[in-house]
Amino acid sequence: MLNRIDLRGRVLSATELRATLPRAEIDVDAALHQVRPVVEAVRERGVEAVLEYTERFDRVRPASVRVPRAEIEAALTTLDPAVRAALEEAIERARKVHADQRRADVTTTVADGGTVTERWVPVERVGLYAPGGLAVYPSSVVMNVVPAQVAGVGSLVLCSPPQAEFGGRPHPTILAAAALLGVDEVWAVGGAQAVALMAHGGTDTDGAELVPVDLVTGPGNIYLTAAKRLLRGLIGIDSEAGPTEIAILADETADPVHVAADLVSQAEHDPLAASVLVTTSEELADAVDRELAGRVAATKHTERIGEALRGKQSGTVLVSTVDEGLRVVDAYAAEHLEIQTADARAVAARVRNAGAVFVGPYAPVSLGDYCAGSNHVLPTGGYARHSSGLSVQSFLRGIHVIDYSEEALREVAGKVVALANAEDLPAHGEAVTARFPGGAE
Ligand code: HSO
Ligand code: ZN
Repeated sequence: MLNRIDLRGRVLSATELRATLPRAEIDVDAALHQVRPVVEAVRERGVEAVLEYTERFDRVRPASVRVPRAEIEAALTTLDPAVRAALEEAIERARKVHADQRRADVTTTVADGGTVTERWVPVERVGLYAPGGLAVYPSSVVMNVVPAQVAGVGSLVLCSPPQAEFGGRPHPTILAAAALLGVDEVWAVGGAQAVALMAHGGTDTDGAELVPVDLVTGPGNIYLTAAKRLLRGLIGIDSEAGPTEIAILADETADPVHVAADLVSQAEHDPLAASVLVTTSEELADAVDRELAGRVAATKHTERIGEALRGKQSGTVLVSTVDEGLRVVDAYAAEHLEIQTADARAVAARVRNAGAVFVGPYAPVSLGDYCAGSNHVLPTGGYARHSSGLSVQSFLRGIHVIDYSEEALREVAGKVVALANAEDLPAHGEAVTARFPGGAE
């Protein structure tokens, strides 16, 4: 079922590997020209334009866009108790992990009387996006809200597309997740319109104000990503999220049932999702293929899973050794990487490029999607080579605070002047010497 690439006996550089490995081509630039008029219209006409696009794209026209607080709370009354308990567990675990990641301010004494402090300050107002296309993701509400709250963000707005079957409100499980997290500002708006409204602000039909945000985070489709790219600068954004990816590095000790089940699990997101197996064992690759055939036929979303697995972005890569496998997965830089080899912990410790690493037979990606405590908003498309997933850090800015005494400045004055002169910026040096009319030495 999976395309096969045999790299055994071939020595490829990291760049050649990158070109050889299966990967979807997502052309965000191509979506820009479709999204630009939407963003412009929302900037100029606010909620009126939002409602026009909502009617066109979501096929519903809500009377108002802001969801009344009482309706957010009311979503808890219809929430399945088992789902509530699971969401509460997911929230608790995520809070525990993220709370430990909050960095403390650091003061360095550079010289006697001279200090530099890095002070971490939360972004003031943040917009979070929870998609509602092929699937609704209350878990993504948790993954966006928890780090923002742990960072100390004071003001949060959540946007999620209106659903025609729920009277133009976001899906009730999204609202319930917001209620459990204590988020009381929710707007029923999706896609590019949502990013534009959060960036520019607007007034609802009943007079409610959406105050512009400083930062927008959260996954979405290519139009949402294009809107983020367009509005970047006016607002901050998290790293662009493309279709989800799972890579599994496995040897002959891996269980083909686990491997196949995990490849299928992430293919379930999207026909463009990528499932990549990198293995030293041809027998395992064959067994996984056989297992996939049965699983794909038997599961609910057969069609899009089949499309994802057969797509050119998915495949099996055969390698001679686990070391070669590591080179391959590092070149691929997967959003999610599972290590299913003998001594998985030691192999996992050597991974350089991945959004998140799942170690051994009992850490499937689905665990991380919901209840591991880790974050599931992770870099896709090879961005793991340079970016991290969403974390508390995403919602903080480090401000350097420079505090020098007269003596500490005097001590380094000559060096500042020398560098200023070397750059032909003598006024920079004069700003220092002006403080020492009798000479700094
Ligand atoms: N695997 C997705 C997150 C998710 N899975 C949400 C299920 N729900 C991207 O990391
Ligand atoms: Zn998932």
